[in-house]
Amino acid sequence: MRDKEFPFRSYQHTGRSDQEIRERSGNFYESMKRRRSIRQFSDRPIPKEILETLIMTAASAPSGANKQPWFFAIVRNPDLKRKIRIAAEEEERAFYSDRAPQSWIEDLEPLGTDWHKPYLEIAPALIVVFKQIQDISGSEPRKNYYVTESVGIACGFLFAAIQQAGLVALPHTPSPMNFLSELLHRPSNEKPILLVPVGHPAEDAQVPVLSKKPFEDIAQFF
Ligand code: IYR
Repeated sequence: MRDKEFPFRSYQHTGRSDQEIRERSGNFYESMKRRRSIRQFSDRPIPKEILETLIMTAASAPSGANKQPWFFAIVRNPDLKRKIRIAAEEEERAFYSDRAPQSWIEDLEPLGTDWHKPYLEIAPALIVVFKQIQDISGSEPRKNYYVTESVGIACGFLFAAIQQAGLVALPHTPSPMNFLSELLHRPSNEKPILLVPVGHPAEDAQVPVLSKKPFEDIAQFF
């Protein structure tokens, strides 16, 4: 018998047929493959409760020992968005002008990116995802497990939720991004890993023509 201190309950089965599962997986793929990283945003606001639901979807992700080693800072305040833009552009300017090796700059050419990040002010919300290296909720700091994997999965859930909702986002990675810990007053057990502008695309938003690798190049049945 299980210890009553750590109870289990029955899992709620969906009972779906293969045909239903085929349709649902196909429909989800059709939706997800239309997702694009957007760099031109509209300033149309997103109601707060929608952002809350998106975050709760992200936070429903599995995590090592269910430690949920993440924190999401949702920045809507224009002054703070401006400060984040200024700090990010400072790092990005250094990245594009001298930090990045030539090969990296070449790899970015198809995306048409540069150091200008106006979307950090225009998008109605910036979600800053932090990973928590240590759990400081108890009396002693305690290690979290598989933190990068856990927070990576949560970010995947977040992007899927944004796509399903009909919104757009960008996984932006200014490097280094410790300025985010300072601006958002986050404790030292947390490190920022992703800066995600979320909102609606600008009317005239453009995306590069890119393709995904075919199944044969990315997977194999064994
Ligand atoms: N962080 C920079 C550079 C950049 C890096 C990669 I890898 C990308 O896929 C895209 C951009 C920027 O945001 O411009």
